[in-house]
Amino acid sequence: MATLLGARENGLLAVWGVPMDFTASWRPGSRFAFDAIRLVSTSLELYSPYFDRSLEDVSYEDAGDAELLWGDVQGSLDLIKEQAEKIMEKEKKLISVGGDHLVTYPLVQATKKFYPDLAVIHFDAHTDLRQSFLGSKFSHATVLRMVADEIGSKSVAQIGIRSGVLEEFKWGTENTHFFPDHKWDLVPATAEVIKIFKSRPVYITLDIDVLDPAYAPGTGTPEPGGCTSKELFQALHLILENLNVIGTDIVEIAPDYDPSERTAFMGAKIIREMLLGMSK
Ligand SMILES: [Mn+2]
Repeated sequence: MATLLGARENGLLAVWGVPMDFTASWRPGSRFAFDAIRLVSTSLELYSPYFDRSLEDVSYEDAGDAELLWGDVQGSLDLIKEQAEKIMEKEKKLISVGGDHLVTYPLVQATKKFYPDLAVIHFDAHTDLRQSFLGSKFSHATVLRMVADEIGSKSVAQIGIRSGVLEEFKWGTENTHFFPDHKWDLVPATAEVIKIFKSRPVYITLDIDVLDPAYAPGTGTPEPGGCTSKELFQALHLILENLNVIGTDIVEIAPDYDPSERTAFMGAKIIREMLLGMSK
């Protein structure tokens, strides 16, 4: 199996696969995301012109993939939390690669143990604020509601949102820092969120479908009308330059739906920029 480009045996940052896609409501396949990213990362430059630094100067490891109980959602969530805590106990900052979006819940729970005051910045096309979906509380469509219950809804900011049901839009507007895409472009929304979360430890959860499907067709539930890849990098750089990012996840990349591999390349480049921005 390929390893993420430039990874060392023991690093201060860990990139970790969480290949659980049991709750994908339309098309599964995000369990294959990190392997696709590892493969294409071998063609990515180590140097980032955005940071004027190279990954050669960053100490990071490929921590492999989470062990899961295949098909057992609750059991796997518990296992993910446990394993994430073990990695963070060694004072490593974690960049996790999903999996479907539900993996964010145990990852935020684990991160909260080390950063009780954490705030979450959520990039997504979808609100993910349902209280239950298809009869289940545990779903990639409910995950941000669960995160809001866990850390407080005012510790959650949502950017790029353009899909959900009326109740979710209403609940988001009233409870989280809610920046729907039809009112807020990605970069100005991000600038507002930076003002709100200044001085807080910040966790970024990035659903790749925040991008327009033109830029990231390899995903389970593509949603037309999204931002460009350039806007997403501008927003991420703004956060990495101005806030203390202590953890992140990238979810919902399903490489099999994208023979061009551009979605996996997107994931690899985001991880490179995260590694550089989180290792300042
Ligand atoms: Mn989504």
